Amino acid sequence: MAIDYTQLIPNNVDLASDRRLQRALENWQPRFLDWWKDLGPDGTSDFDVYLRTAVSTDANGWANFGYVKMPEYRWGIFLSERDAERQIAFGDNKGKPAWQEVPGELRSTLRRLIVTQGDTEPASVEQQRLLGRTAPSLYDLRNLFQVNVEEGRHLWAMVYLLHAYFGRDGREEAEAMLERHSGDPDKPRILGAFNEQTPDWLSFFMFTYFTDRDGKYQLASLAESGFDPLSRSCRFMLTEEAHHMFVGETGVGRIIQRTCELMKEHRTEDVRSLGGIDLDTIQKYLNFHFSVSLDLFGQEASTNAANYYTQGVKGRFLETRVDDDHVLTDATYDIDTVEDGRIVKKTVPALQALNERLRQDYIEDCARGLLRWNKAIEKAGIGFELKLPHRAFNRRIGAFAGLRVSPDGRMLSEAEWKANEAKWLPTDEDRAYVTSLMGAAVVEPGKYAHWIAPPARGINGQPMDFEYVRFN
Ligand code: BYC
Repeated sequence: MAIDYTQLIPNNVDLASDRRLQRALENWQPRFLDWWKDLGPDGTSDFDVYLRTAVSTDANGWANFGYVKMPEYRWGIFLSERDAERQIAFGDNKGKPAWQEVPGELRSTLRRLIVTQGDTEPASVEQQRLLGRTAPSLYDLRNLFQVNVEEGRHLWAMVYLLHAYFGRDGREEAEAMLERHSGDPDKPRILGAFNEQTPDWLSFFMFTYFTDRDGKYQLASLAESGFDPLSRSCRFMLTEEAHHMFVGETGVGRIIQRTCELMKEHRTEDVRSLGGIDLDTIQKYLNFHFSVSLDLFGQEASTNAANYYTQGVKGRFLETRVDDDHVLTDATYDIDTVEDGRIVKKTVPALQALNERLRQDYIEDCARGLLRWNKAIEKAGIGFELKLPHRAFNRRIGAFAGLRVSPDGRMLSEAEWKANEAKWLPTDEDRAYVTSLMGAAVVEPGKYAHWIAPPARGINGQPMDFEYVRFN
């Protein structure tokens, strides 16, 4: 179905045919806008921003670009095309038609997953709300805002499911999405990483590289769900998500490029004296964001994950392409765990290890970006290699929570950890230095802050000096 933009809430779910649902969502809409004004990008209501807006859920040509004031962005409800033949691909219900309604016995499980997913979306907007003040260019400012409006749309995607399929409980959960806030001591966001601050642009690029990539893997697993409306929502969200990771990968890459240029030009490793971000600091930020994002996959051995799978609620990454029985009752999987103070491999039932398996898929994906970053460093003739830390490093959730483990995976005493922590994780001084680089936003078209290289090309083929944001 085409997206209907004549409606107050653009949608491709024929919302107009269900007046109650439409009214309920139209009631939620002003509350969302109030939240956006209070906790969305700070002081930006009048800006005209060159944004892409979804116009179709087709694979070809799904979006158009144009200037939009962000509070007027057409947040809407867009589900991928329905496949009337779709069957559940895994678990006890494998081979049965995908559910168009929520099965009664799975109601609370599905609601919980949808709420957890939905909660992350406004959380990230809140975390990023002040970044516009220090944007390194108009190009970056526009990308930040693009990410923000699309996270807002992802919230709409989950709120639609809650309203349409979970009755009163769902409506209450939708309200609560706007009441919890990132970092709020009384009403924090659900998952840990979404209560951390995103105070500077290095953090923002690391977040979009590592944490948005968790989003990719979680959404892909939910896109396999037997609950078809959830599957179709997540499929379309994944289309939008790709840009967010692009922002992260190219953002970190451009910082690295600039650092390498400074090192080469001035034949020094002391990049800080030249106003750049040294590679050691980049590695520390990477260590932090990677480890915090690993926590988002949950416990290594999880009966919850086993149940989600067996029930057909949440699958594996690219489930239908995996060559096995998709039931997994007899399968095993090797996970890292801790026994007698040592990190050891342990074979466990595959069903229990699904969080860990997804985490492994994620780690392999993360490593691909590092290869590209390292290639740039190597090409510059600099002897430095960025590395992903060991999965047990700096964890707060799961088997390694609270243990002291070095980035190369050695178990440490508290004293060893304390002696080295400042080498592995950003210190207050590192953060203060990075913050000190974040001067007033660079708003002249085609100009970039000193610590970051320009992008290889403009958005949607625009020239390098394009005015991506007009301040009015
Ligand atoms: N923080 O069996 P387990 C995105 C709790 S990002 C706090 O592993 P479960 C985005 C857990 O609640 C993607 N608590 O748990 C990115 C449970 O508590 P109870 C977001 C945690 O729930 C950037 C206990 O530990 N989407 O889209 O099966 C920008 C047992 O653990 C955490 C999703 O996450 C944690 N990290 O698995 C914008 C998908 N981990 O019940 C957006 C939906 C575990 O014992 N969520 N616990 O009290 C899920 O699939 C699951 O909830 C999780 C955790 C995989 C996160």
